[in-house]
Amino acid sequence: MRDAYFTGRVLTVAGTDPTCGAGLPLDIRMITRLGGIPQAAVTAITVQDTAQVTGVQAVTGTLVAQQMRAALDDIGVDCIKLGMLATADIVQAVVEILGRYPNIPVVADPVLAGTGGGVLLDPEGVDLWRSTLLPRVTLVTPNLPEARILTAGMVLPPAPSIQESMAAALGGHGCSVLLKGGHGHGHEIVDFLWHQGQGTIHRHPRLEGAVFHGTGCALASAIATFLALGSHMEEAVAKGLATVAKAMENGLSPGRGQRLLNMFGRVWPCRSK
Ligand code: PXL
Repeated sequence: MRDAYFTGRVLTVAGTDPTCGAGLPLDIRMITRLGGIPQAAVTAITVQDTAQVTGVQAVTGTLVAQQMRAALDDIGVDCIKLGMLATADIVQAVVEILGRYPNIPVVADPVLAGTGGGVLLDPEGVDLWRSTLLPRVTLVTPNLPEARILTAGMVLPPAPSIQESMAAALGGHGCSVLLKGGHGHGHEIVDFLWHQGQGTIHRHPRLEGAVFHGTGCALASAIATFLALGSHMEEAVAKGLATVAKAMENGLSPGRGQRLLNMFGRVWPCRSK
């Protein structure tokens, strides 16, 4: 017999990462940490460490669609989080599935290239992402380079800053937009939320000199989990940003490259070497 009612069910559609510091494994860690129920559809196997990406093997769009249906049609899903989609074939399959579940909110991190380099979405996939996926998502969370790619060819409305202008242009497709300022300059990071025609600015101090792995994945899955647990959009975004800021403050460098988020709120006990 099935238990009567669950909430906080989040389906992540993303690529794997052996460090578990980004992508699908990090999403599962974040959803679990925040009290959600994770389900996952794998789009690609990546080979990477904290310094570099050395391999990517995508699965077929059909297989991604089948994994999504397995989650959607049995346990059920309160919010879908999209990360690395790897190929145009997968973008197409995901758009087709989302069309069958029009009432489920979708938080989409447009993973066009990782901080560690490597192609995480092929060029035809980028075009399809913009033309067919963007109009269906509830919240899109680009960083500045991704926002530039996604707004290429769009008319940018007048606004006090280029960030606000790009957010408004993307929001013209009907979705909410969280334009992340981490790739900008200055001692402060300015994130800009465009939601229902209104802009909200979130500011926090930049952690100088720290290059992190997986912050985009962590933020999108935190927001998806808060939405799945019943928060409204502004609240989910504010709580998501605070969660990731905390995990960055307590960040760790267990490898030779980028720092990883501390998902425990404490320092790892292992100190061998
Ligand atoms: O943070 C972007 C990202 C998403 N998904 C996977 C990744 C990365 C960055 O490395 O590896 C699987």
